[in-house]
Amino acid sequence: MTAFTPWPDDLAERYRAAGYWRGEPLGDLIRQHPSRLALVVGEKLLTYRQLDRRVDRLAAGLSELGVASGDRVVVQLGNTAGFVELSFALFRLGAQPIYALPAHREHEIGYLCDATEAVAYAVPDTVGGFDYRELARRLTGRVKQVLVEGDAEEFVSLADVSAEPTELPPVDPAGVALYLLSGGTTGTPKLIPRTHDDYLYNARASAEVCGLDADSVYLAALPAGHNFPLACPGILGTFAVGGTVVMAGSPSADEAYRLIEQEQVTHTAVVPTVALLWAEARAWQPERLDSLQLLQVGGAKLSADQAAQLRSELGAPLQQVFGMAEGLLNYTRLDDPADLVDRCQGRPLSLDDEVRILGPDGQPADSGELYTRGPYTIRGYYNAPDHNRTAFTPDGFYRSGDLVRRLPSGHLVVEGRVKQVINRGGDKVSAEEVEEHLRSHPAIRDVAVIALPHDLLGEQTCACVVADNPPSTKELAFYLRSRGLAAYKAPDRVFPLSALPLTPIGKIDKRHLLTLATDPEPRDP
Ligand code: J2J
Repeated sequence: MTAFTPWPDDLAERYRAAGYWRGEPLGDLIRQHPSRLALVVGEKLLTYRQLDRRVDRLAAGLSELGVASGDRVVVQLGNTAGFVELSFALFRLGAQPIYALPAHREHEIGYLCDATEAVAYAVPDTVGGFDYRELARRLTGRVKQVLVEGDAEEFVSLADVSAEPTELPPVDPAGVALYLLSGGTTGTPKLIPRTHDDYLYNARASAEVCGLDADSVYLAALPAGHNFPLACPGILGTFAVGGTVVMAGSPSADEAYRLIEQEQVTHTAVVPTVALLWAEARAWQPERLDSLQLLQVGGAKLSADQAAQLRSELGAPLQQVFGMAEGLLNYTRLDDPADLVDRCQGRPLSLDDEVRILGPDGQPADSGELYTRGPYTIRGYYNAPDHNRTAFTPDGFYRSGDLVRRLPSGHLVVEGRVKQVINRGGDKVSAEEVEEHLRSHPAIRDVAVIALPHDLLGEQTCACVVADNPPSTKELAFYLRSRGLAAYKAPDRVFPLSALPLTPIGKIDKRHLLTLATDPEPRDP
């Protein structure tokens, strides 16, 4: 089993010599700036010293529960103190959090637990009426230990996991610190192993490029287990400079506006859909946003018009971010002129990010598919040798599946993608995964899932189905939910047709499907 594909020795040496990889474990990040304010969650305020102590006690308590170095723990906590405390306790133990998203359900969580042989699963009690303990109960037998933040019922309460700190075995900074989930092109999500060395560099370098310092206040508005709010620069980047992290329970405009004014937030990160909703809410939100020094927008394409609209309606400096949990991050820079910020998705974070753009003929070009490798881009997914052979080139470049154009300044413009993913307001939906599930629906004879353009979400999911009695979107949502799939993966539209169009070599012609599904007067092929 290959949990982790290391960088070649010569490159690892170079990344160390350049000072990117400093040989520090992530768990030490909060040992500095003891008297400064580290974390704000509702009424709860924690200094770095308080956070550090709580993390030490939690690590000792977890160790007593049997969690040890190299163990994996599925973490599905919201933006809470428990998220930060548990993450750091695991980092210190050399155990590895696997960050699930709050929307994931038994299909995704069950897979993560099985595939990684996780020793524990951490959940909140209830959020917005959904009871995560129920979800944990449905996974009985697949999950060994359940930790609950809040009312634990029959499970272990995270608050009770505490013991006198003891000396812990040293953690290897070159080893895996955590796993992120890939946006996913395959039937099951792939796990992305990030090392202490590479992820700390990711967070630190991002903090520098985004102008964070000890006076910065970062609002974690997106789900904390996603790469963007976690380390770009996010929570970890803010801790790296001694700033304050404010946790938002949701990215809703009213919560964000209230927190930005109340906590004098300086930096935050959202997807375009959320940014546009914030701009729309400006009309009825009385709060002031003048503390905001930078609004980071990324995860899905922001058009130049939308960027200009955000700039004028929110009045905050804007940064475009084109990132991926696999590594490479592109940021527009703080001193880039506004018109450049509006019309591109940034340029690579590191001088040692290698970006290769290949045209349709496979030759280097200024426009084409983006391949990348570098000091914080993975060399392979967790335990996926077959998939790795196609997802990475023999010389270690990650095949992003994104189509980009490089401007003379080195900035990239995202122009599309070759991978079969629907980017639904920043949520990535794998066409293959949804197709696999829909194919088992009794009424569906054949199916292809495609992206349709949508004003607010950027893209919506459309299921093109061949069926005698095509099911409605509601029925399909119910069906997929009954199979334990996260709700955001349910198709927004169903497009019935009598047969799927094929390309000359017999593959489903998704481009043709898109024309048919967007035709105002649809005709069957
Ligand atoms: C178009 N497509 C974009 C953008 C990502 C910061 C920001 C985003 C992510 C992220 C992240 C895009 N315009 N500005 O991890 O740290 C699409 C691309 C990319 C995929 C990665 C971060 N920004 N994308 O979105 O792993 O298709 O990471 O390959 O979720 O999102 O998705 P994900």
